[in-house]
Amino acid sequence: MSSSFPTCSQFRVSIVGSGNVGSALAQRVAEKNLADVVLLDVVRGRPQGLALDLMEARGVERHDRHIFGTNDYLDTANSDVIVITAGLPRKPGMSRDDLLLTNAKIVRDVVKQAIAHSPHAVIIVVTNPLDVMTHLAWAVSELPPHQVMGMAGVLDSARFQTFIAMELNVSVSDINATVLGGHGDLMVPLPRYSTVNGIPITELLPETTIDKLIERTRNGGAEIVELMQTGSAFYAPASSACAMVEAILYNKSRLLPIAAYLQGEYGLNEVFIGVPCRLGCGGIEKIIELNLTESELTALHTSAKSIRENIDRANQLLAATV
Ligand code: TXD
Repeated sequence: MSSSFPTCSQFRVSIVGSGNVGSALAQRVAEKNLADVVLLDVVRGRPQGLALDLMEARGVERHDRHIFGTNDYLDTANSDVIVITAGLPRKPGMSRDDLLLTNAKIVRDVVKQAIAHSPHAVIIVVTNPLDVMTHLAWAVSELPPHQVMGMAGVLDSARFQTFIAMELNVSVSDINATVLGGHGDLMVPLPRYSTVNGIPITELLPETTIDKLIERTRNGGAEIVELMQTGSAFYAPASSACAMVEAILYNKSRLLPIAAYLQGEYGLNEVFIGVPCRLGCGGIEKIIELNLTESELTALHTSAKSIRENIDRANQLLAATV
């Protein structure tokens, strides 16, 4: 892991979609002093207002990062990282897949415009349904696969990590949790690879309790949607995307679960799905192949099958609306 941090970097992160996740992410990136931020949205005035608000917080927060709000992709030119959060969030009772067509059209459109002005950027997709939107973004961008990725595994693992900490009543800092697979009901939490300071949770908790924590992790997004009624989670999603942005800009070579394009790894081909990756300045540097049991591998393949079906559905729906 690199420890040399540039002291006055000129990094630029553009966030397309200035809603809940986009604005929280802008705040994290700027206040952690990682990069200047361009916030873009289709709604006139919203990104400009948010940017001004964040600029006015700088004196109190003590940082000099520039946050700029815009409706024009020209202002995003030469971004190092582009984060796509544009699209609709879920409403109570909706699955992530219910957002398919609406968000597919938005993602296709915004990626085309963003990449035209920043052809060398790394793209992080946040919009749901995550794995399918990442695939569409990659296809539209025509970038090499290691430069396009989806954020979900960091969030799903953080949720699992939280529930383990709450159950064991230990510090969340001592816990590493691993969740692979698609960002949906078929995600694959891996208790064998989830540890408390190196001790697998399978040594510390009975199977029935672990099953309950897994179930809560799977429903982590829905639980918050049900509580909030309007909108979905955004603080932990923004933190998760921010960790990925930091790893890329500062070449940290972090090992994180990321929706990455598989080309034979885990016996899967041509699909974006959550797997452990080493993340550095060029994007995904390496996909790590864990030793999975037969049932874990089957769960990963089942998740991949559902993602593939939704990619086909999205492409059919998009073709029918052209
Ligand atoms: O783990 C994950 N990947 C996720 C994904 C965690 C949390 C949220 N997840 C998904 O991200 C969620 O289901 C949505 O699909 C996106 C964004 O969620 P957010 O909560 O930020 O939604 P908002 O607050 O509705 O913001 C969306 C913004 C809003 O300001 C719109 O005006 C804007 O997107 N939008 C656009 N901006 C630019 N261009 C276009 N075409 C556009 N369409 C909508």
